Amino acid sequence: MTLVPVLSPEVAAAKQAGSAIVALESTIITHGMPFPQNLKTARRVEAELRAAGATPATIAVIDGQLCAGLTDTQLETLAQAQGVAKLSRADLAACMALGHTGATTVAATMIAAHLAGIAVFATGGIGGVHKGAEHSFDISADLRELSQTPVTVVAAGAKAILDVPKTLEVLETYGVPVIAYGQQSFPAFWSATSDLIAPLQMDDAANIAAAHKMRARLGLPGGQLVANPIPIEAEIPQSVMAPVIAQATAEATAKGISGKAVTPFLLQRIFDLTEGRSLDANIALVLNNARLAAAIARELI
Ligand code: PSU
Ligand code: MN
Repeated sequence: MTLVPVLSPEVAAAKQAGSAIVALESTIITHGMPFPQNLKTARRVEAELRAAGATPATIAVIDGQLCAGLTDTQLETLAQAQGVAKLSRADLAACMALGHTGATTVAATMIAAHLAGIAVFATGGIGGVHKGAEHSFDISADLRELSQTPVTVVAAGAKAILDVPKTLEVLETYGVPVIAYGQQSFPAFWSATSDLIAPLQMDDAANIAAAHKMRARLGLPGGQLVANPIPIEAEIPQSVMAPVIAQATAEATAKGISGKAVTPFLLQRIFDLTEGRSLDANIALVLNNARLAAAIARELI
């Protein structure tokens, strides 16, 4: 029989009541932001969801148990833990079978959310096709997951540490709907716009929810990517980010960073090089994504 994640009391109550629930990932906590901002942000995102009428379900593997919804103590422990495993689709079962603890990426969070019957998930940015992927073959498992697991993921687009045009091409190949929210431009994470037009545009949560339901009726297995632009007052212009990203990427190449370590390395270097400004933007966009995800989840009840 298929495993059901361990639900926190709050998530169990929401399921019982049939009210809106939004999944959250945990790699952003353990590998995406430094302590203590990671813990503070995780708590603020959860609070934002509750204020918007949805119950937060942060996903992680704790001592072998796949959890949907963490208690505040579990959140705090995870945020301070050293050397926590980063779990994508390939790593999830082994971590659980061996009784270990790990943080879930977008791909693994989608799998857990679906097992828990949660259809909407808010994060910062998804993984994608890395620059130089024609040599490294480094393409995040997040893209394939979006093509096979029926969860609507709200993110602020893809960040320019990735090859964004190639990321959009792969999403198209995999049949993943990419929906820009409220604008034509595909947002660029720290910046609200890019020079790429998103394949689809929708301006309200009800339409995004309707498209999610229609995919299910068609028997299409995958999810949707909702690209929600960072609030304009919190954005960092591309002109500021471009040289920072170029430097961080060059350092990663020079140091021979590869595999799972690439994304966390780049995020940390960009944080250092922008003296924390990238983190402030990251926090603002995650909160903004939580608000939209809550609205979509409420439409899906
Ligand atoms: N983008 C962010 N912050 C993050 C990540 C992506 O802005 O923390 C994390 C997510 O968990 C995403 C993962 O699923 O990095 C992608 O890693 P990789 O590129 O190794 O697939
Ligand atoms: Mn990778």
